[in-house]
Amino acid sequence: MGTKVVALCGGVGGAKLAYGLSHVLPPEELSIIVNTGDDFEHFGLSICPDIDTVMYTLADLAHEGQGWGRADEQWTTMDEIERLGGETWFKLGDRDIALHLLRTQSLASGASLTAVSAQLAKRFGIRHAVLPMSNDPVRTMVETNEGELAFQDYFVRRRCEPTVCALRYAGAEQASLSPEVLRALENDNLRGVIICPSNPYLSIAPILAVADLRERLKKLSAPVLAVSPIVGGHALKGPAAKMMAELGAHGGAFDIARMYGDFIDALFVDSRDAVLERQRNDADPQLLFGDIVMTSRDQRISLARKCLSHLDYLRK
Ligand code: FO1
Repeated sequence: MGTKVVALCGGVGGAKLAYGLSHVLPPEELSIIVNTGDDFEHFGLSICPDIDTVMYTLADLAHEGQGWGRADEQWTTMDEIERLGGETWFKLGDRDIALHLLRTQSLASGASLTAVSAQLAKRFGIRHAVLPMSNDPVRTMVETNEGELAFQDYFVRRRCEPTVCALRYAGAEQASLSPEVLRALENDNLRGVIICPSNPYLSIAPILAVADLRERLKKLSAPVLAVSPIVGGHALKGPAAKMMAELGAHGGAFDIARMYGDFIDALFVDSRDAVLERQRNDADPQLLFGDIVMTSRDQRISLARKCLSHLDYLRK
């Protein structure tokens, strides 16, 4: 029995739906493909923010309000780094550092990012496949009015202050989809693909940029369902909203649908956004409605169930 549902996901929002799916589907029926465009090296450690957010979320260890890192964290190492005059703009908790140390050690021994992530996920008690989109490096680079910045430099160190001119995903063309990702997508009894509600431009676009993934999704006979990351029609919130506006994308549901383009069969939007149906034109994907807000674990699970029933409806 091969993998039946493939989920593409990045940080926070997507990780919550991945949590819901992991509570509805057995491990052999779900593969979660995660963005690695946010990855970077810091203090010589290999840091994979979206993989870590997905693992912490699936293992129920995530810091809810913060959107990254762990709930049960101490900061003695960061405090000492500060006392000794080291860089403190990127906060690494003591337990989080243990994960980065083990990942860096395994990668240095020649293990692939997929193998290292599988080993770490297992140690966190996660039974579902958490798959980096590629074993090759892909880095989201932000071209700004102050020159090009690496993603974390722009997003965390500079707190999104510079004006964004463009994003690019360095290495994406040369990168290959991992064998595990290819196997999940080429599965002949694929139930469907779910684009989870992470930031489309920051978390999903880097995944879609790898090799020929877009074409593969387009050619799939199985349905592809994208879950809108916004509710109530307003654009993405916070620093991502500023970045989107500067990129000329205002993050409305149809902007997102059009950015995904013609490989999605439907966009799952919140029932409160029923007005979108009137704004839809023939080129836009079909809209499917439901409550897509996930504030509780039960809502994550019920959204996962709704996504699966929408996939089954689309496959008919
Ligand atoms: N985001 C921040 O805004 N400030 C931080 O100090 C920070 C530390 C951090 C440490 C580990 C990690 O895995 C993620 C971390 N993030 C932090 C989030 C990171 O910038 C993410 O890439 C973005 O939130 C987008 O997904």
